[in-house]
Amino acid sequence: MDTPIIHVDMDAFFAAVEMRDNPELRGKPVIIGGDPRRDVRSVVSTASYEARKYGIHSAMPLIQAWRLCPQGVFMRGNMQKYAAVSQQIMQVFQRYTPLVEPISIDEAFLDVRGCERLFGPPQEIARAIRQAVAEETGLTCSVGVAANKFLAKLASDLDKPDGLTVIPSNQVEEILHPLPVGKLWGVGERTGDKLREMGIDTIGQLALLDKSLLTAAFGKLGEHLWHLARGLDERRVVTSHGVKSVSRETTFAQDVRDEDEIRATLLDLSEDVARRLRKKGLTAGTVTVKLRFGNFKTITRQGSLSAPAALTKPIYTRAVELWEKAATGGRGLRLLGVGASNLNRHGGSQQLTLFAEPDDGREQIIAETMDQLSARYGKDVVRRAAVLKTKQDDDSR
Ligand code: TTP
Ligand code: MG
Repeated sequence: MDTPIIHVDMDAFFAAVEMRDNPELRGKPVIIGGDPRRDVRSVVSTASYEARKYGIHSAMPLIQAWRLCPQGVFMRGNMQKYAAVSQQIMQVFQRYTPLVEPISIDEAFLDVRGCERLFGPPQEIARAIRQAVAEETGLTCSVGVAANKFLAKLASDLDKPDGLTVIPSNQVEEILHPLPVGKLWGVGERTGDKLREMGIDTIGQLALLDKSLLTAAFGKLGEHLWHLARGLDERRVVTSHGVKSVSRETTFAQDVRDEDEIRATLLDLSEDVARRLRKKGLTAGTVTVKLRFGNFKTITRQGSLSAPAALTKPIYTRAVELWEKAATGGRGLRLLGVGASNLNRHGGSQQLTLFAEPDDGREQIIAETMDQLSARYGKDVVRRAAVLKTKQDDDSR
């Protein structure tokens, strides 16, 4: 295997933690998301495998889940607890390789290249990780082992829950081709429908198409699909080691004076920065705003946060204060940027500060849900303020 990648994903994560801590819940349909009698607008965060038999799944309106399974145990959930377990599992992964990329609260990619001498072949490392997670957290996970991220993630899903699947390089097509196109990373409902209209149901059928045909039909995504259908994926495992700041900026087509538009843009940028911090498992202690005027004069203003954060609200609030204090006095802005620095891994003593403010539990749940959705469907699918602009990435090392 050229670059052995392991993907780990906890099983029914929030529900499993509750069932671990309350043995009475074991074997029952447990639905995390709220009390359907009170939280009428809420959606299901997750459901135990017992509840999934009733057709209940993440993001389903709670009311609907209640109708499907009125005898289910409905719970609000406890983000602090899940975040603590999340750290525990990420720390387990770190013992096997420094190349760990957390991609959500219960999932990570591990690049285990070069770890064989210490821990044995990749499937042996995967087995050891499953055992360590079980022993240290009392929870099960599903693990995939393959030559790249796409295949490893696909593999971890093939034998869920509590499974371990290896896709050896010489069996990629055999395993991949019979699967439905929806299993391809980047194929959501719309693309899936379009492919099926074209008579393409399986990945194998897709693999028979010319690259040019796919690009004509789907643009850049088409080329990406052509690669995936062959089991090719060049993405590297990206860790957050050594990242000193995370920032985003937007250049306006025309100078902007409207304060509401500036606030909306700051919110949008703060949201991106916060998401990137969470993705890297980092918190920021300092916020910077960058302002460039019509005449290209550029200023930056920096301020610290009362507690290290990885959520939109504190970053946005500080960014607005910094912009207001800079008193741009109605001068048109050409560019606006938000940055976060003074970064720390959100582990150890930092952990609880993520939830320091009373309403942050909710904010955290919103953040996690948005992270999940954007990881699945692309980052522009969920936006608090739908201001879509071209942004420049700038992760300074
Ligand atoms: P997932 O790994 O997608 O789901 P899961 O761990 O509950 O179940 P599976 O065995 O299929 O992996 O998400 C991890 C947690 O993230 C999940 O337990 C709850 C939370 N979550 C939400 O809050 N909203 C969502 O829409 C999704 C997908 C997950
Ligand atoms: Mg999971």
